[in-house]
Amino acid sequence: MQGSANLNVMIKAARKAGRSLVKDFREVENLQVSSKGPGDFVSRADREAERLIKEELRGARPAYGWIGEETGEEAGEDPTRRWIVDPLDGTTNFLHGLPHWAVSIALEHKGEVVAGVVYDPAKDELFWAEKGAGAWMNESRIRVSGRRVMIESIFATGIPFGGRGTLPATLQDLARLMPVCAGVRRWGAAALDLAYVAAGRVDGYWERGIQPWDMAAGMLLVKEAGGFVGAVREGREPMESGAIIAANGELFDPLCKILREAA
Ligand code: LIP
Repeated sequence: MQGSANLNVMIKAARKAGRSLVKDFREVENLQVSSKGPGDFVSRADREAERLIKEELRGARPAYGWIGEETGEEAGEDPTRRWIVDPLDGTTNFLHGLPHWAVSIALEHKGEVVAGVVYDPAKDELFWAEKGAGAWMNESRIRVSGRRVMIESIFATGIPFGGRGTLPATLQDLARLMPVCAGVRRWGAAALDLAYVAAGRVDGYWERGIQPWDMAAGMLLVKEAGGFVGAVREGREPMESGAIIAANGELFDPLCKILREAA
């Protein structure tokens, strides 16, 4: 499957940042035993990855706008298009030497995400989607799972860092969902959780209190893989509310029902 010119630029940027992060990740694994820990080193690795992505994307499409986790928002000459970038999603995993983190790049056009790339360099899994062209992992087409029954299904989520504000609501979600499903997974990288819904590895995902750059690319992956995406609060947009639900078509409504009752 051949992607558009924009998609190729995004993939090139994601792979370039991925190579730089993999090099730094090897160093982080060694730093676990030091008393100071790898905190500053990881912040530098994160910023460097964003710099590489920005250089690549803005070099190829100088008129597009930009929003990145590390460098914030910049308007472009073309007000209809912008890049939405998380150079390192799953920073806490990276910091602890856990090989589960990703580069996430989305392209938005007139307020809608039209292309998305989520790259997991540690596993060399590149998930990508373009509006109307389906969702893919490396060379293979991916689809959401076909499970229909909650008790047979597993769901991914994120639990707020350091007891942040959304913790009580998340604990309520877990209390309602865990008795009626086959299990909940917490892997620590929202972009990959969404990619895994798209690939049918988990049947659904929800999280409260995340940022547009954590979810933009992954949302398109799920939709293009045949799944559904919505906000925890009905009628709102996930990227604007920061609370997202994604699942296959059969489980989306039952999952929403459980989570919205707790909201
Ligand atoms: C992280 C997410 C994770 C979530 C964290 C954080 P970061 O993104 O991917 O799932 O639970 O709160 O937002 O900060 O590593 O880019």
